[in-house]
Amino acid sequence: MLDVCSPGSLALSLLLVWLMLAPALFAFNLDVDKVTVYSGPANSYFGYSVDFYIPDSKTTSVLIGAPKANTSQPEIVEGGAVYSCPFPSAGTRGCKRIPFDTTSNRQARLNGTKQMLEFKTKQWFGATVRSHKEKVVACAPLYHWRSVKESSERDPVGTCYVAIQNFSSYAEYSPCRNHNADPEGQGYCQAGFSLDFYKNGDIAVGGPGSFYWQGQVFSANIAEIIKGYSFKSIIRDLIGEKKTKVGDSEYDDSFQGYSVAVGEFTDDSEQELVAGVPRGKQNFGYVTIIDSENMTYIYNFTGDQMASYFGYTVAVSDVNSDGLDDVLVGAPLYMDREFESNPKEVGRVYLYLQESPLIFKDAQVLNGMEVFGRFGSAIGNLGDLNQDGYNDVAIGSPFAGEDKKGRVFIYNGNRNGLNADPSQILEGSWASDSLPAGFGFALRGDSDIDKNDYPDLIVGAFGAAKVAVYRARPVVTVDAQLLLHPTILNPENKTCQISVSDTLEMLVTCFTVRVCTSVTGQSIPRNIVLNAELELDWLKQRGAVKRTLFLDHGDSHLAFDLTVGKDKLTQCQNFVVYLREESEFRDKLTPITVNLNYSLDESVFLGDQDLKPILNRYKEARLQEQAHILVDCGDDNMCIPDLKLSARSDKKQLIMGDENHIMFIINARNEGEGAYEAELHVNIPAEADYVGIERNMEDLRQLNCEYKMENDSRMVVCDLGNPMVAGTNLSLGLRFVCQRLENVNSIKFDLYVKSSNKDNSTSNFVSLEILITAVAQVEIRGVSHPPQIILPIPNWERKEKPSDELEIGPLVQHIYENIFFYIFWGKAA
Ligand SMILES: *[C@@H]1O[C@H](CO)[C@@H](O)[C@H](O)[C@H]1NC(C)=O
Ligand SMILES: *[C@@H]1O[C@H](CO)[C@@H](O)[C@H](O)[C@H]1NC(C)=O
Ligand SMILES: *[C@@H]1O[C@H](CO)[C@@H](O)[C@H](O)[C@H]1NC(C)=O
Ligand SMILES: *[C@@H]1O[C@H](CO)[C@@H](O)[C@H](O)[C@H]1NC(C)=O
Ligand SMILES: *[C@@H]1O[C@H](CO)[C@@H](O)[C@H](O)[C@H]1NC(C)=O
Ligand SMILES: *[C@@H]1O[C@H](CO)[C@@H](O)[C@H](O)[C@H]1NC(C)=O
Ligand SMILES: *[C@@H]1O[C@H](CO)[C@@H](O)[C@H](O)[C@H]1NC(C)=O
Ligand SMILES: *[C@@H]1O[C@H](CO)[C@@H](O)[C@H](O)[C@H]1NC(C)=O
Ligand SMILES: *[C@@H]1O[C@H](CO)[C@@H](O)[C@H](O)[C@H]1NC(C)=O
Ligand SMILES: *[C@@H]1O[C@H](CO)[C@@H](O)[C@H](O)[C@H]1NC(C)=O
Ligand SMILES: [Ca+2]
Ligand SMILES: [Ca+2]
Ligand SMILES: [Ca+2]
Ligand SMILES: [Ca+2]
Repeated sequence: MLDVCSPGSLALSLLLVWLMLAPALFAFNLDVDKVTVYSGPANSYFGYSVDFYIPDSKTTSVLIGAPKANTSQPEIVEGGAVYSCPFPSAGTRGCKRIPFDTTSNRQARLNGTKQMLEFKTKQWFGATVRSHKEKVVACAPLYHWRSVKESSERDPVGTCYVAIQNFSSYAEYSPCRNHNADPEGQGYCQAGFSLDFYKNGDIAVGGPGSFYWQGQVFSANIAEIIKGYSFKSIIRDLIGEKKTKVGDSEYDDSFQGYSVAVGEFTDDSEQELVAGVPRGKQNFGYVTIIDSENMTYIYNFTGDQMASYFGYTVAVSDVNSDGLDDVLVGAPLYMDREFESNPKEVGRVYLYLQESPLIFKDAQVLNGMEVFGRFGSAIGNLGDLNQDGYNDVAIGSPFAGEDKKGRVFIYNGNRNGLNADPSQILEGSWASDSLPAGFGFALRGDSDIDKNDYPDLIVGAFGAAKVAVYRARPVVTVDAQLLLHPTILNPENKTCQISVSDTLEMLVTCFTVRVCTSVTGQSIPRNIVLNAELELDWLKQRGAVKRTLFLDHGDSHLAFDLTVGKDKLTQCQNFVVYLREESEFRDKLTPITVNLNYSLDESVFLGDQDLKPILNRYKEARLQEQAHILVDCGDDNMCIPDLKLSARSDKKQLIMGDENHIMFIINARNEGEGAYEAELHVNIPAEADYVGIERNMEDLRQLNCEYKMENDSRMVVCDLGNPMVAGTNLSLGLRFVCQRLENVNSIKFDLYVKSSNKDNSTSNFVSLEILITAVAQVEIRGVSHPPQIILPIPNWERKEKPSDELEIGPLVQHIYENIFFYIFWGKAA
């Protein structure tokens, strides 16, 4: 069970996932530049277990288990060791083996001959290590013992050693070393496979092999272990020890105690024991909460996927800061079945928030992102890493990342649980040929090793025999305000003087931008320098805003520094923004936007020892405020126009072949509030050409109209005013000439008024359809005889009552040489 599960071959999908992960990662808030790294003997699995050792204000060190290390114990090979490494580190030599046990195997005289009673070779001492104030416990779960009963089997009962008082006193605790041997008893217990401390200093120990691997958990008091301890008494009854009992054979092969943790789930003062049972419940796995007083099971969390190893790890922390402990469960072999045909083994962590005693919310799940990454192999309670009031969590994925170097994902807590996305991903930096580096297989947080008031994190990489200590950077929370005054600008209010040339000054409209900042944060430097940038109307750069704004120095952009003292009063700076004269800004409706963004000037923190502070990633370092230009649109300063359009043509139909002139009389009104950049748009059909506006009729306005072509559509655009004030009622005439009328039965002009207002920006649409209906067109050619008559006809006397044709005048005879006509029948006619 202690085997290092070797991950399968890495599929191509892993590479893709890695690429997807790469962008937009924020290193919040563990420092990755000044990492303390301890190295241990090669192949000793140095870093398989880790913990802090901070018994008092003077001592800070890191405890590191190396379960395959060779020791000086006589005749014992790879007995395993626990090292104490001073922090700050004094080089790799600084790590010292803690002398929990310096002895060889004990022997006893049986049947007259000396026989070995215990077998410490390859016992995996240091597979677990835990400290609580000055108490330290480390275990050897593969410690074997030969029962003093008649049979001579070697049973892996496991054993633990405790140390107290600054390692001045040691004692052994082996809860399964008794007469209840063999697989059916506690012989295969492997006590110490998992380990944790109660807050009162008692220990919880897991022994997943007892009773045909039903597994078992124990609780014991360290003072009792020390008190009655004698090197000679191999089997002892420990006062106050509690343990779970054997169950029916249906519970065989469950591995209860594969992981253990403690927490408060019954709203009293006695913490409960939490035990992972990763192969219980038909291999779905479960985690059980156990009453520490009488070792009865009081609550179960059950896994939702067979063989996912739900309960491989458990951790307890109050992540949503409601005062109630919450439970985290790792299932590192969980398969993501989102794509049913191709399930991916990514691993999963479940978070159960405690709502009230023994009532939990449905799990929040965090899935691993890399196939065979074993996400959830370790869960580290970090304490409040960023000092925002919520505890944070580290999750190890020891075979993830490039070359399976391993990764650790940091998740920040919030009032509803954990953030769905990690705030930081730590990358293992050691590759190993023989076995994976396993960076992230062991994690321990929630202790402040450098005394900067932020808890730090230890990450073990046993395959590379390395341990890294990551320290948390102080978090600077900037409270910034951007204040504009006034927020509604009257273009008539020209009170600011600017010089347009050496001699010429001019008055323009202006407003003030006030930037105020204050900072807060634990253990942050006295003075913080922020690099800030102000940007006016940033849309302008994309051509969306038609106006010119500028700051004192003549640009619409300004970079400046803000020096902010910690815990001092809010500090402010003022800037004046000028608007060019009104004729230069057509756009009065788009609000003027002022953007401020800032970042921490890290160049001022040059100290070697201290960590650079970091900006709070959850506080947006970008602010935006808006000012409006007074538009006289009622109290709300919001203009909602009501644009109306009507139009008629002077001709209802056109005659083919002619050069047909046509005029439209168009009436445009605004019956609502001011319309900005109001324009009349007339789409022109292919058969028509724009001639111009009608200038000769008194009641028609002579507006500014332009012919335009956009995307193959031809149009006339007339400026109706900016603004087209409320109550405007104007008419205009537009002239067109229509040719090329063959093969059409009608032509259509589309008209509408549009404005740049946000609401009700366009008028009704008007379509003017001009028919080319059935018209007979006759072409006549001929001569008349006489060819010409001069009138008045000389000597012609007009009779009162002409009696024959001649009396009207001389005969004019028309001779039609050729007559033809055609009638064009329009299709619709
Ligand atoms: C421990 O010592 C034995 C025998 O000297 C050797 O074979 C083995 O490789 C050593 N193990 C480690 C982890 O150094
Ligand atoms: C001791 O010796 C007796 C007889 O010689 C034998 O039956 C018994 O199994 C032995 N016990 C052990 C523990 O070797
Ligand atoms: C603990 O022991 C170490 C080495 O034996 C010693 O340097 C240190 O001062 C001791 N600490 C206390 C608090 O006694
Ligand atoms: C175990 O102890 C708890 C109180 O700690 C009690 O409520 C419960 O009934 C006990 N269960 C058994 C089986 O004795
Ligand atoms: C938890 O599950 C175990 C194993 O199936 C069972 O014995 C126990 O009664 C369950 N406890 C609760 C509170 O459901
Ligand atoms: C005119 O503009 C100045 C400068 O921005 C401002 O202080 C003042 O309040 C404005 N006056 C009015 C009446 O808006
Ligand atoms: C402000 O934001 C811009 C655009 O995102 C960025 O390029 C610039 O570096 C930022 N400035 C500061 C001082 O953070
Ligand atoms: C928007 O315009 C339509 C038609 O022009 C008009 O009927 C309506 O009242 C207008 N809406 C508002 C909110 O003024
Ligand atoms: C012209 O084409 C562009 C891009 O296809 C489109 O965004 C725009 O609205 C079109 N303009 C008109 C008047 O159809
Ligand atoms: C618009 O003005 C014309 C005269 O200029 C008038 O005949 C017409 O009634 C007015 N329309 C409206 C809706 O007021
Ligand atoms: Ca309790
Ligand atoms: Ca909670
Ligand atoms: Ca936090
Ligand atoms: Ca710290």
